[in-house]
Amino acid sequence: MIRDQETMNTLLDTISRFVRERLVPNEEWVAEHDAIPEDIVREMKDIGLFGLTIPEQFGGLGLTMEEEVLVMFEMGRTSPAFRSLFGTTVGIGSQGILMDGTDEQKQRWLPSLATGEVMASFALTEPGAGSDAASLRTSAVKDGDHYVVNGTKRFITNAPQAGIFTLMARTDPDVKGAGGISAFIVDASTPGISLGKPDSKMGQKGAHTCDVVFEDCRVPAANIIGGKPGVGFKTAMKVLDKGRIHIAAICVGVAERMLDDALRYAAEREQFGQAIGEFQLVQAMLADSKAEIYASRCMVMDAARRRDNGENVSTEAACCKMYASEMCGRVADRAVQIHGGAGYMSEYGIERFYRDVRLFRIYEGTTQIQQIVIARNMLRAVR
Ligand code: COS
Repeated sequence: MIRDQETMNTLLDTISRFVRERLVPNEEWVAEHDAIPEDIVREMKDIGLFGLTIPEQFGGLGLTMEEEVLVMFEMGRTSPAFRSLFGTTVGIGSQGILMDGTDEQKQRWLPSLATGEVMASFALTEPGAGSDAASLRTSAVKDGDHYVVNGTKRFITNAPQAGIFTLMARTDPDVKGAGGISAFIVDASTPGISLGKPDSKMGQKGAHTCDVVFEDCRVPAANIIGGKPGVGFKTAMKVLDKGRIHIAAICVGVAERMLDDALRYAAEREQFGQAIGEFQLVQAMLADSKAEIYASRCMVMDAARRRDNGENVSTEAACCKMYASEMCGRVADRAVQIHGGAGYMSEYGIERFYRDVRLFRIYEGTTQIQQIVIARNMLRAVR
């Protein structure tokens, strides 16, 4: 749902210009230094990128899902590390509070997230609990009006910058699966929290992940999201449903960028006396990429509109995440192929995208987990 087309067009123009003029020229610098320049972070805050999804009453832009994916199509047209910096704050780190938090929790946390003053991370994955998220072992034991948290969270995006964590921990040790899990809002400065060394990753340099270790960390019981223990897994799954549409939209944007680069190269590069784009085998790669991007874009728009209409889009979100991330991988591969030897060389930039987009098929649920979600939902419906 687009609330006001004119306002939306202005926002999209602003973001498109920001991406073109500020982010694209800094892509190599970010990859080389594994950091995002401070002035760019400030500009991101000024534009309102950290508050895209936070309701206006809390100081954000309150974008609908359809508006959010349109913004992500634009944001995708540059290195994914830029999106990653605000992605957890507008997405998986904050949405649990927004979806299931009490009014008091929203009042307390959302305004500082909306401005980017505080960044949020999502702490679900553990060394022994990745795809099988419900098997997580981080424990939260009630002690008076606090819970004492112990455990390790792994690959936590933006953990080094985070001011708060949306933490999933087991509050009921007798319930082994999803039912024993609660979601907490944890202030990152709470004693007992320490960070592991920065992860050395295949790509997305400039986006930071690391372990977050909780040792006898006392978290107020009042920080359980919604005040209700035992429903944190459901909160996490709802958050991921939305997150998966967001990631799929980014996949569309990045794929469009890679296709643009490949198309330009195919039009300029000459072999056998003509531009390589004149050869039908190259045209096939360009055409397949275009069609698959278009299909993904349509899927993402449809899922976003359905969500805005109040439908349960768990299946559609998983379809989008699976199809768009796999599509993005194929487009990256073809873009490298069209560049030939140049595609393998870092100065052309396309090999960086090839590595960057590999993550899309893994995080916020692997392709195989999306397949399970889609199939299970269908089977449940016929039973
Ligand atoms: N929305 C609301 N509730 C949901 C839900 C959703 N999308 N998906 C599951 N639930 C509920 C179920 O209804 C069930 O509740 P009841 O017991 O009351 O019926 C509960 O959550 C447990 O669900 P389920 O039995 O399906 O859990 P499983 O452990 O079998 O598996 C999967 C769930 C595999 C889908 C889940 O673990 C998953 O998504 N894993 C991937 C995790 C992930 O994406 N990690 C990325 C880390 S963040 S970058």
